[in-house]
Amino acid sequence: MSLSETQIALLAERVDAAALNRQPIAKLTNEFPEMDWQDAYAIQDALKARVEARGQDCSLLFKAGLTSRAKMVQMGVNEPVFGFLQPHGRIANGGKVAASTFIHPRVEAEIAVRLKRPLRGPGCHVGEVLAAIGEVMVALEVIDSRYENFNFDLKSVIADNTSAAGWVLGEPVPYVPGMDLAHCGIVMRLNAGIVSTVAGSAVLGHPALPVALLANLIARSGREIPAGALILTGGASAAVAVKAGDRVDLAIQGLGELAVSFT
Ligand code: 0L1
Ligand code: MG
Repeated sequence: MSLSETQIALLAERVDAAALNRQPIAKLTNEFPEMDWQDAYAIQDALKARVEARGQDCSLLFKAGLTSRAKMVQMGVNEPVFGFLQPHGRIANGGKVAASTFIHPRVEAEIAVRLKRPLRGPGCHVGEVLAAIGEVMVALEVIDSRYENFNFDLKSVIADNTSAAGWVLGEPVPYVPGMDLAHCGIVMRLNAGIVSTVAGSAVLGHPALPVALLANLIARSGREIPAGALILTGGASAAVAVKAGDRVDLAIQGLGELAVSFT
């Protein structure tokens, strides 16, 4: 690591304040170009500690990001990233949320899984993930980078908890062996116009793979993904900007539908 504990704490406070005040900031690496991957995840961990100190238990809420080629091309990066969701970011299926809750919201069509048993790396693989999935859900993530104009690099975005802001879940569907999460069709509509049509395989070939990568990543610090954890596996297509007055509908073959409106 190249940053001190004091710097990590200050940068977590800076990112937290940007989210709370909806005031975008410059990406952290402008000022700290020496920031390394461990620093970036340490800032995210410090941010999580701040959120949890406000009574938000994030221990079972995980997300993967930048898991599709479309997202990687859109953001000019080439690796997935991992973060956490906040309970108060949940928006009811069919519900409304004020666009002013965010700085510059975008939505992503995702597949979410809930684990019935824990996953521990290293060496966790897709087969183990599939054996651990209890339920699968249609999910919409609302991302909202705390950086000006969504302008960041991978380390800055990890520190900013991978732009996590809001999330919507469809009804849970029990996972049964043989359920095809790679070839299911995913259709997202914005105000009734189709904005993306894609298959589950857009998520790193199979949406279970980001879950395995997450288990292997956190194993480096002796952690596991606990039973009961919910994981958003990452946007299957490019993110779509939304504003007040917009309605988003998402349907995933075999999993169901959800909708959310921005006021
Ligand atoms: O969930 C995501 O794919 C977001 C990852 C962070 C990059 C972004 O803000 O698009
Ligand atoms: Mg996402």
